[in-house]
Amino acid sequence: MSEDILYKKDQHSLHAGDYRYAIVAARFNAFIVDRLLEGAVNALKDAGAGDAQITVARVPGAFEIPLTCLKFAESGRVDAVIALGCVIRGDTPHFDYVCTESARGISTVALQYKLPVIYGILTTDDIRQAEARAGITASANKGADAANAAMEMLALYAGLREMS
Ligand code: INI
Repeated sequence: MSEDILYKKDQHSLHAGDYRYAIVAARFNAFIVDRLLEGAVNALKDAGAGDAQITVARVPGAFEIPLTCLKFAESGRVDAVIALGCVIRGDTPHFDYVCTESARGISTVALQYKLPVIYGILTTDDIRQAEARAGITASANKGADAANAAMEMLALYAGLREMS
């Protein structure tokens, strides 16, 4: 096996290619998720994606993300799905349910449809942590990271197909 194929696509050589990307973004905590969305779209465009390659769907909250990812996956019209949301811990167990079910659902869709379905949902203890990860009070933007992960995985799988 050539390690070259597995390692050459680092974060500095990401290309959107001619792949089609769906972004599923929650409206809950929109002040955070909008920044993640902006980061993801900018990362895809910086890597050469055109508007026609990017479809954005908004959903009420993180709990609604998995089924929407599944709808995109089963449509056969996208090559990768990027899930964006923000769940901030409160005083109720709701936090755990929403986090657990969104993570489980997203990984189920990825495995069922053999597609990169990228988990870009922030799960934080408080608003300050969320702001830092959304590029508001720090430079990191987990939406951009999620888009980069989608492109990296598509490149990796293309390399694996070439090997087979
Ligand atoms: N949805 C989120 O995306 N983030 C949250 O922090 C959140 N909290 O805290 O409740 C949240 N709840 C809504 C949930 O995702 C569903 O939209 C709702 O339960 C309707 O199914």
